[in-house]
Amino acid sequence: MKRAARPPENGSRIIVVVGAQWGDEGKGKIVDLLAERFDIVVRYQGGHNAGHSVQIGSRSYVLHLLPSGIVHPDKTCVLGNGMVIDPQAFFEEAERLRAQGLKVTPERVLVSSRAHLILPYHRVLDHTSEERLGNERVGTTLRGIGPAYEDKAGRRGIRTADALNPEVLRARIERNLEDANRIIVAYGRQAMSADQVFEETWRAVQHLAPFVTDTTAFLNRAAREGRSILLEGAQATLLDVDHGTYPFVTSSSTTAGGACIGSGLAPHRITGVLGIVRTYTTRVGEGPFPTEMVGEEMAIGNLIRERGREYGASTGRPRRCGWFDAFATRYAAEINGFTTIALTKLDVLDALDKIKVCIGYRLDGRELDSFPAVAQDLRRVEPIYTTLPGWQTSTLGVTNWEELPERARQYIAFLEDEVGVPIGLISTGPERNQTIITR
Ligand code: 2SA
Ligand code: MG
Repeated sequence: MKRAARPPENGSRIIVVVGAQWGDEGKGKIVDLLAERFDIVVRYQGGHNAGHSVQIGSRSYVLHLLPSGIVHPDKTCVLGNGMVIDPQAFFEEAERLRAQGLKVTPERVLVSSRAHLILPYHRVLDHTSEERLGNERVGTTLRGIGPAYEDKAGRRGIRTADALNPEVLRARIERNLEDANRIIVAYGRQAMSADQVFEETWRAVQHLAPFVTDTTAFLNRAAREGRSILLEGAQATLLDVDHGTYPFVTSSSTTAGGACIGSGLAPHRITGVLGIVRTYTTRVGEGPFPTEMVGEEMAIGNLIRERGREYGASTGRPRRCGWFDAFATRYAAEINGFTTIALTKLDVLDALDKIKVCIGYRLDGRELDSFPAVAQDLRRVEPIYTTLPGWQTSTLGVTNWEELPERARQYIAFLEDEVGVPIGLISTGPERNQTIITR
């Protein structure tokens, strides 16, 4: 233990990448771009509710469970302890990526022995829970994420390492199903059979088993040896179970602090936090969204949805679209401690003649000085907008700051000023090379 207590003996680079808004800020592309410069890419929370798209030439990869580093053959990918893993979804994603020519092997993909499993009854409970909420439903991805995290916090979850022992797995399933079935039956569904759930899970776990290992020990050894690590957030800041727009959130710690919890790397090891910010905002699922384009602005929202291809990468749901919210992004910058921002999807705004930016919130006639804790308040806030002129020329694929239209540069400078964090990278299209590095 003496060694572990020592401060880091080298300058190992460990960066966290987090979405600043409600997700789909374009993390997939940015993480892919950065992955080249890192040895290890780690997912630290969430499960196959995530949908990260990576486009390389004519090839497009959609990742749900695996970190974006998987498209680089020489990177090690880690599914950290903070994740919830559906073993069947893992198997299917691995097969799909293999068919696309990627190497998904235990040599380079490591699944934490402390990560929790999503079982078939979690999916059913996700449905019943949404049903019960009715109009107040969260609009989850129905992947069983919330119920799996409930079991984790309730100390009855099944971790990947437990599932490798068939007696333990069966006993836990039998015990947990007793409770789950009470709810399932109350919602008019047929009780699930423990035998069937066990058989199904045990079969899927066989595919997962070769990948399961102590990733906490692996990552800490890697950090001590000076290897560089990229911690890839999923969902985003405003969906964090503590800091997000509760209860319209996901059930994990999506923010930079969650990267330590979900990987087992200590806070002092983190050397930077990159915020991914999009030039506009989207939200998929229910919940308050102050800058949403509704009423007269619906047409602009539709235009952005089509230009930006704003449909859920996991569920195909159309995403709600809205203006950039500097007030919420400032909050995200604070919670995560962004050291730099990557600004994505600039080209999507090329078509607009006027662009609004929310710089503050007013509630009951008073300007707020902090982000509201209560969802009902957030529903009622009135955004304070500044309107900037659009540039109305194509920025698609621009790779150089000087080549951007003057008004696009003004828009970016305005966002940087409002959020108060330097913008180090601007994305002007889905492909790797459609990028401006500003510093
Ligand atoms: P859940 O399923 O319990 O995590 O849902 C809770 C809330 O979190 C939202 N959520 C997401 N928001 C944006 N993107 C996500 N990933 C997919 C994507 C979503 C999709 O990349 O588009 O395909 O629909 C994601 N995952 C969860 C969710 O909408 C709920 O508001
Ligand atoms: Mg996504």
